[in-house]
Formats: sequence, C-alpha cells, structure tokens
Amino acid sequence: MKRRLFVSIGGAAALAGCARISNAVNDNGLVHSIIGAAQPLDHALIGTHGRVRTYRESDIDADFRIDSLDTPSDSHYRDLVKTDYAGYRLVVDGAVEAKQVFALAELRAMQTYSEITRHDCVEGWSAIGKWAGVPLATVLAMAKPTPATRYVVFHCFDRDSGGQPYYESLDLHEAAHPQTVLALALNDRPLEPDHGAPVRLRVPTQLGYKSAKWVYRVELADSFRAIHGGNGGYWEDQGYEWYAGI
Ligand SMILES: Nc1nc2c(c(=O)[nH]1)N[C@H]1C(S)=C(S)[C@@H](COP(=O)(O)O)O[C@H]1N2
Ligand SMILES: [Mo]
Repeated sequence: MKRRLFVSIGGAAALAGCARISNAVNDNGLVHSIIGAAQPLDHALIGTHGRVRTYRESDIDADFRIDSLDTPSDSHYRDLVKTDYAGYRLVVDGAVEAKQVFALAELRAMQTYSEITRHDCVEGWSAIGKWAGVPLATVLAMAKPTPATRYVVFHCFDRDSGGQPYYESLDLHEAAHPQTVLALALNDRPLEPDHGAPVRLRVPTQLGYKSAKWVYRVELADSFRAIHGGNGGYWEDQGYEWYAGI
C-alpha cells in the first residue's frame, strides 16, 4: 500500500523544529519530577503546545472510520475477545523502577478521562469521537520512569502480511500530556476489536498513526534505535515522520 504524507516541506521543517523543542523539554528534569508526582504536565508552563480543542456530543460522528492493518485474527487474540479479555494484561516495563501489570478491570477502575476530540489521519480523513480511558501519565507515574527514560514505546498485537508487528512511540513529554490516554471506550461503549480493543492509545495532539491500537505492552526506554526498524514506529520505519504533531 502506498501512502502519501499530507505534510508540506514548510510543515515538515516546522515539525522538525517542534521535535527539537520537544526533545529539549523532554531532557528537562521537570518532566520527570512532574510525572513522579503524578501531576499532568502544564503545557502553558512547559511550552510546545497546549490542549487540543474538544467538541460537543452533537459533533460526534456516528460512523468512526477504521484504518489499520488487519484486526488480529490469531487464536490468542480471538480467545481474548471470546472471554471478554479475562486473560488480557497490560505490561508496563523497561526503564522503570516499578514494573506494572494491569488486568482490564484494573484499568477500568482507573478511568478518569473522557473527552470528545477529533482524530486526524495522515491520509486526509478526520472523525470526532468521545474517548474514555486512563491518562497515560497516571500509569507512568506508577511505573516510575528512571532518570534515563526518554521514550515510551507501545507494542501491539497486530502484524502486517510480512509478519512485522505494529508499534509506536512518544517522547516522555508527549506521553505525559493530559490528553494522551490509554483508551478503553469510544462513544460510551467498550472499544470494538476493530478500534483496538481492549486497550489502545489515543493521542489527539498527533496524527492518527501515533494512536496505536491493540496495545499489550508499554516499554519505557532511553532510545528506540534497537527496537524493530529503529525509527520509533511501524510507519516511521517506512519513512513517516516520527514527530507527527498536529
Ligand atoms: N496497532 C495498530 N494501531 C494503529 C494502526 C494499525 O495499523 N495498527 N493504524 C493507525 C492509523 S493510520 C490510524 S488513522 C488509526 C485509526 O484508528 P481507528 O481504526 O480506530 O479509526 O489507528 C492507528 N493505530
Ligand atoms: Mo491513518
């Protein structure tokens, strides 16, 4: 499949600038200390950009498009769906002081976020939906990133026809943004398998491919160079920009 990036040259240069600022902020001990205290980052204080706009119930698109590799069809994922995800565990590990393992019920009990935001796919379509879940910052604070941590890598159940798994990554700064969530529900219903059930990332400040579906592992790391193709994501390994801020 050939995909086209809807980013102009000027836009790409601006994005590279944002990425530099983002990395500088990410290196700042402030980000670590705020995450350690389980406080959402104050983007007005820190710089880069603030919250994305939110919408009204009446703006919700009844039909939220699906855009991904095939919904996993292996027996492990099928069994999870059949048993209402009883055996599902989300592992948070890597460069952390306190590895975490969550069952779905535990994540549901931690749900505090619900907002109506717009999803923007790089291919040019958008959809407005109400996403609910656990702020990623909450989970990161529990895992306690080590001072060396710079990135958060998301590992997914799906693979392409060549067997390559989907994955994504954010820097710690973007990961701790108050609107970056491990989403459990769309439009007041538990996620459907096609939308990434039982747990998917939702990053409304970034283009759609950053919002990894079917996440089973959140790995904290000082670098993503040694992970899969080394560019921080499935599409990044085929040339997409790693920094996909909107
Ligand atoms: N695991 C996984 N996550 C993924 C993808 C994918 O192929 N696999 N596609 C991405 C892309 S390109 C988009 S636009 C959104 C689409 O999310 P939706 O299918 O829930 O609309 O998921 C993103 N997350
Ligand atoms: Mo997309």
